[in-house]
Amino acid sequence: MKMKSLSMVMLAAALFQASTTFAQMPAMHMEHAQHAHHAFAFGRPAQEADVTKTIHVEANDQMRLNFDSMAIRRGDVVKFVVKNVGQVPHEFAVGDDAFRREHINEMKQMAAMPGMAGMEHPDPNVVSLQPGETKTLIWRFDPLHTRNVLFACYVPGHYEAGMYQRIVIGD
Ligand SMILES: [Cu+2]
Repeated sequence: MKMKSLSMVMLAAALFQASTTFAQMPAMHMEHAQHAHHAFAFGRPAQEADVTKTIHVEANDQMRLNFDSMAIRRGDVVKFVVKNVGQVPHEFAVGDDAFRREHINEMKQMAAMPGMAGMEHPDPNVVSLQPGETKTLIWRFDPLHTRNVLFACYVPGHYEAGMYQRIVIGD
């Protein structure tokens, strides 16, 4: 009997925690909207008409991002055509170490929320890919500031398993 009431307390605590988590969601969306507008040090989203180069990328379950070319120069507008050739969801993010620190935590928080794991997120520099899915991401590498770029998948555990590629952008 004592055990049973203890588990009821735990259940109530879990439910309370879940409802507070959902109550916090509008604030989280606002944060997302804000950083969708802030300038990234590694460039910004661009349009199809501005594309100067197309690079194909495969994301696989061996936790690798395979690029058919890594020759990116400052000022390039690259259209990344990314295919998830694996059996589990992956993502493709253009970023740097500052973005990695921010995004890895967001992904862990989302994975911990009921119904939120694998959800699309509005970051303009990230695409989420279901198994077999192909998506494109067009990115302008800032001609003045872009140097070190980190391409990565931040599905929990994947970056840690080596699912990233660092590129130093040439002149
Ligand atoms: Cu992945």
